[in-house]
Amino acid sequence: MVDLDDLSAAIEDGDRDLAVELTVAAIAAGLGPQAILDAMTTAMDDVGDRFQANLIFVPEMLVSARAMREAMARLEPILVDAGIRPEAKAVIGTVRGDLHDIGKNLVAMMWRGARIEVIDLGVNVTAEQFVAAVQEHKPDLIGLSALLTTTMPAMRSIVEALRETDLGGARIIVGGAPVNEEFATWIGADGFAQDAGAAVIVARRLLGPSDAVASGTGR
Ligand code: B1M
Repeated sequence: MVDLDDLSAAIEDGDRDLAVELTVAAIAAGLGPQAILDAMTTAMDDVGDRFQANLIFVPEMLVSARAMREAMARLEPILVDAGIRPEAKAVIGTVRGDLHDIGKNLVAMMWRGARIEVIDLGVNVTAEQFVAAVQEHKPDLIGLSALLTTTMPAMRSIVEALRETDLGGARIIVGGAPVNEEFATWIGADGFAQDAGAAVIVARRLLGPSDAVASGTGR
């Protein structure tokens, strides 16, 4: 009998092979895809919490996210057959002029772990590219990352361009080392997250019923 707590633990430990093995075994044993998915999401929630609490760091988070991704690849066809869809869709990118993507990639991984489908536009993304992606993909969330003080103005002008577009209710979350809550509010973002763990909390808050500006410092 497969114990789904072992699957959660394998993902938390970043043990790719074991996570895949347990996922395959759980599917073969006829466990429900939703229950298997819940075990994976719970693991990534825990990883996010421990990252925010500085109990683990970027490398540990990366190996957990990789284990989740590989296990998820085995589960995905079953989820599709069962009609289980991601809970939301996000478009994310690092703003124009900025080539830093490690933090943005971590946020994307954590969002995927939280059942958010992520369309990653990469780095050096212009306002026009963000707007086009919003029109094409109709996301629930738009994530902007900036690592340079010199690219913070680009973040501001991208938010302005997005605000001139029909966002269809999509909420804008910003983050990155030089960005803070005050700046996020000033440029008209809906939310600010200090790190990848907080990005999940803020995303969930913004996807909920409240209209309040959301922020997460994780501290
Ligand atoms: Co650059 N770089 N870099 N760099 N680089 C910094 C950012 C810098 C602080 C280094 C320094 O001087 N001490 C400095 C910026 C100074 C400033 O503006 N205040 C700097 C500089 C100046 C530059 C260049 C201009 C250097 C040069 O060429 N003269 C140049 C710029 C290139 C460009 O972008 N146009 C440059 C280039 C590079 C590399 C290409 C060599 C490389 C990037 C590789 C890559 O990303 N693929 C690089 C790196 C690696 C760094 C440091 C060392 C590490 C950044 C990083 O990945 N951190 C960085 C110094 C440092 O931080 N110690 C530095 C780890 C990552 C997990 O954290 O990205 O902060 P972070 O992401 C966090 C949070 O910020 C948050 O969650 C993440 C996970 O917790 N977060 C979000 C990020 N995005 C978010 C989005 C959200 C929510 C949360 O919602 C959507």
